Amino acid sequence: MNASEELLASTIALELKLPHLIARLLVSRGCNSIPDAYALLHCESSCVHDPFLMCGMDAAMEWVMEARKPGVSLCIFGDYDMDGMTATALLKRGFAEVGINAMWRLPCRFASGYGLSLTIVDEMLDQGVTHLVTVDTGITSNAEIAYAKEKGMRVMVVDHHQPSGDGLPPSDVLLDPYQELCSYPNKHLCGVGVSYKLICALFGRLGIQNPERYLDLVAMGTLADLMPMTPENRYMTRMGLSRMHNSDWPGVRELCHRQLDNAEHVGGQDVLFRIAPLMNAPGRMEKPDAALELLLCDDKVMAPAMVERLYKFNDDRKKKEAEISKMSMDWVKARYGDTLPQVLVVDGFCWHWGVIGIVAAKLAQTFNRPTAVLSVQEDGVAHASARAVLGFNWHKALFECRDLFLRWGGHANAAGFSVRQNDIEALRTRLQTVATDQNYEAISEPEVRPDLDIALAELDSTVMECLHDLEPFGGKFPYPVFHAEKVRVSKLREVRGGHLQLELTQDGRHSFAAIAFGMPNLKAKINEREKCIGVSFEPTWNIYNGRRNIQLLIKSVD
Ligand SMILES: [Mn+2]
Repeated sequence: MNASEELLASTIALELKLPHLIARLLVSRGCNSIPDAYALLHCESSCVHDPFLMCGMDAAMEWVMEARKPGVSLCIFGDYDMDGMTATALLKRGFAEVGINAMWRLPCRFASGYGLSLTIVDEMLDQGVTHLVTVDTGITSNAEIAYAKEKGMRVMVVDHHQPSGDGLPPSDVLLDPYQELCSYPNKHLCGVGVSYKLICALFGRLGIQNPERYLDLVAMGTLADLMPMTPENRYMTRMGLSRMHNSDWPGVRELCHRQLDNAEHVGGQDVLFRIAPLMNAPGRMEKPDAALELLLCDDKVMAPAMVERLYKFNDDRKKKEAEISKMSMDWVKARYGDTLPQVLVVDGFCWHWGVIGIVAAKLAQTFNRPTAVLSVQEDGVAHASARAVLGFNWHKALFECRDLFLRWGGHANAAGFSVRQNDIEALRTRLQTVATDQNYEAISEPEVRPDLDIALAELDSTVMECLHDLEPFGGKFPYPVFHAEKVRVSKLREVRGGHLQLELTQDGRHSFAAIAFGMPNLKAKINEREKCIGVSFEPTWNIYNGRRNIQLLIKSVD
């Protein structure tokens, strides 16, 4: 930090009565003034916008009023990720409060794949569906929606994705802050966020109180979709997190109870790393319905068994993931030894589709290379999931190689494609060129970018409490990483699974417990440095036997 930033931090610390460390963190995260810092800390409801600012909201009201009439059969079609499932649950529950008993349906990775299909529309027609809402999907389903309209269905799209560029779907109503005409101030709502705005508008019209009880669902979807924490998203997510363990929905309460030990404070990381994997497990292994059924459960006696079902799916998921991870790692070693290419393209025969994305993420992290994991099917077509590392853009890379693909799509960080088995070698070669063109150069160790250099003496329970006031962490507002120099390793113990437990001291005092997970070379490095290291870490609470201590979660050592 430069001198003027240091000065600003000191002023913020003084004016807002914050520890200096927290004020410096705020400045390093882009707070340019005292009001900025105040707004981030206090996160007031004034940043919540009027839902009627959203293009299409008036038409949506009319559409829903019509759907309350007798003889209507309404189906909500969502997505199999957390955003899509929480959005479906929110609309189903919200509609029930205005007298609409909606059906729901989620796509399945292994059957129709992502999004609406003509087959699904046909099945809905057979079931007598007259009104269709697509949520967290639909903005690019132009052909499918045209077909549904042709067959006489009334269709509303509630989405937050970018339009395809080939025009908008011909639905009766379209809510999507990304459509060009929409001047809604917060472009970064997620699918459940747009759904929430719809329900707020509807409840407002009909005089139904307290739509805020749905914010826990909004928080889960916003975090899992890694949405930027705009002021409105931050407000909704923070409010939602604070009510999760007292949620109106028995399923959400049970998730907090079982998976988070009834933690008083639920943080962004709890949702991302503990709840989301569990909720995603059924959709990865077969179909996602069990997770949505939990969100829709109204019987607290049933909820524990429904969470148990998710654990079972999650155990299967972990087994499959471990199996395919091992095969992938062996594949990389056998083929490349120690000389890895810039981009890894790993393929195997009939690997379970549902986990190749997580395996790609794991490999990308382990080897610090952009990685695609391919599952070759019996028909000679491989389906792939790709994850990037800093400095590499999969979307651009796939665009450059698009002539090789049967299907492709995704973002800079995560993408998917299918390719003929015979073209995999060509793809490997082409991706090396693409990496060079993107000026991407692989490095062997992932770069940890600490927020601040600190002295360990600055860490205390006040700082930890203040950190909690900066929640939610996740996505583009990650949990803080600090760096400390000249730290002495006073104790070191290897524990089960090859993890390390350490005690770190600075200036001969200020001793902290620390832990390092899955860093196999760390012990050697510490010895090499004669136990005096620079260390980057996340400060966390470790709760053991009812006692709370600060524990440093080590991210890297230099
Ligand atoms: Mn989404």
